[in-house]
Amino acid sequence: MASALSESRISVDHIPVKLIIAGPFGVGKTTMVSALSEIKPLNTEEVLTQAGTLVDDLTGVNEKTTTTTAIDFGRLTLPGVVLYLFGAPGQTRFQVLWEELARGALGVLVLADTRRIDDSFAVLDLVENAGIRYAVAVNHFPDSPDYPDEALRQALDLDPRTPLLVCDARDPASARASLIALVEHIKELMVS
Ligand SMILES: Nc1nc2c(ncn2[C@@H]2O[C@H](COP(=O)(O)OP(=O)(O)O)[C@@H](O)[C@H]2O)c(=O)[nH]1
Ligand SMILES: [Mg+2]
Repeated sequence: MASALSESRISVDHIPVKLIIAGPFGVGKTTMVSALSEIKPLNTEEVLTQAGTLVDDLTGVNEKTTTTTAIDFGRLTLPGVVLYLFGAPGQTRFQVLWEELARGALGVLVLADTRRIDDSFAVLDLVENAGIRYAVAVNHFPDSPDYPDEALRQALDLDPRTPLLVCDARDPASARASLIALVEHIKELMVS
């Protein structure tokens, strides 16, 4: 028993924190969890079926042959905290999954794609319905249009205090900076 405990990688000096990385289909959730995770990430990607193409809009998504059917899971240890990362789909039909997933979550990083901003509306609704704090990170693709922050904030109807970041989901440093901005934002909300 003692040896099992001492071998545990989670110690009392690392507070466990559950975070969700959410967004529409193809926005880069699996990519980001993989870039961040220190363990082999678990995910439930499946080859996109003909049935799925009826409900997942493929416009603007190149070479995308898989879709997130449930969740990605990864873990990232930072000084003092161990982040448990859940990549979660943002389509309205996942409402029931969200009710479970939101339980105990500290916050959500909502990924957005400026090529199809409207696709983020559903996930923002899910997050707001679940009452979880969040930040928005635009995952930049080579053909992503650049909009001024104000235009994006207006399009997404963001509160002025909600962080709006730009990231590259493939880059661990960029992904980590987005999560840290989210956690800092939540910390500020908690003390204010
Ligand atoms: N250029 C570029 N491609 C990306 C980026 N993030 C993800 N991708 C690619 O976009 C596709 C969709 O990403 P994925 O993580 O599977 O999306 P998910 O459905 O949200 O999990 C994959 O082919 C990724 O390699 C990014 O930041 N830049
Ligand atoms: Mg995925």
